[in-house]
Amino acid sequence: MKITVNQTVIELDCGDITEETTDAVVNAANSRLAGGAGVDGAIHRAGGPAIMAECRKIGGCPTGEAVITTGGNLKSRWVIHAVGPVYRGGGRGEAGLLVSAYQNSLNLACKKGLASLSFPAISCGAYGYPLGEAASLALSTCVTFAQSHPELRLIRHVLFDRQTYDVFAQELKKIMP
Ligand code: AR6
Repeated sequence: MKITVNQTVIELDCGDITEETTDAVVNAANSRLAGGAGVDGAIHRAGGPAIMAECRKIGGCPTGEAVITTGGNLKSRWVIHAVGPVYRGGGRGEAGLLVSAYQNSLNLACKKGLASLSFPAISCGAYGYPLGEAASLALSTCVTFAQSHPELRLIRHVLFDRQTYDVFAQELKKIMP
């Protein structure tokens, strides 16, 4: 499913983010940039040790922020490591932190002059963020960003399983401009 906002295509797809060919893939990292399971493990496995070598040099990334490294052996040239919040009931600023993680990733992509990037469902696995709310925040943040950043041509949301894809599709229909 896809929509066009101003000059940017926002697209949903079901699949493995390590197979993306966009300029950058976003990693759902932890604040130590230490690697882990889920999409983080998959990106480091597929991209090889060059990514971790740069993560070690950077040292860490606060929750809600993002940093950029090489894409190593991935088809994408860059990995943007975004740190989403651990969901602890919703009363600890989780929504704002999740929005920031998306915004900072998008800003970093534009600062680097990239035209396309692919997001996973940040915080929706190990970090336990409720899917519907996370999808709504992710998509509305991208739609708002696209309205003022026509240079970013393609934003993909690559959802690993059908259920996640369906929830994102449902939320995208709701906020369609
Ligand atoms: N491609 C796309 N999406 C994927 C892939 C993949 N290859 N693998 C998993 N997902 P998670 P989080 C989906 O747990 O919740 C790590 O250990 C997954 O189904 O990867 O932000 C880090 O080191 C889910 O929908 O990230 C952190 O410590 C989504 O990606 C912590 O987990 C996010 O799930 C971050 O937790």
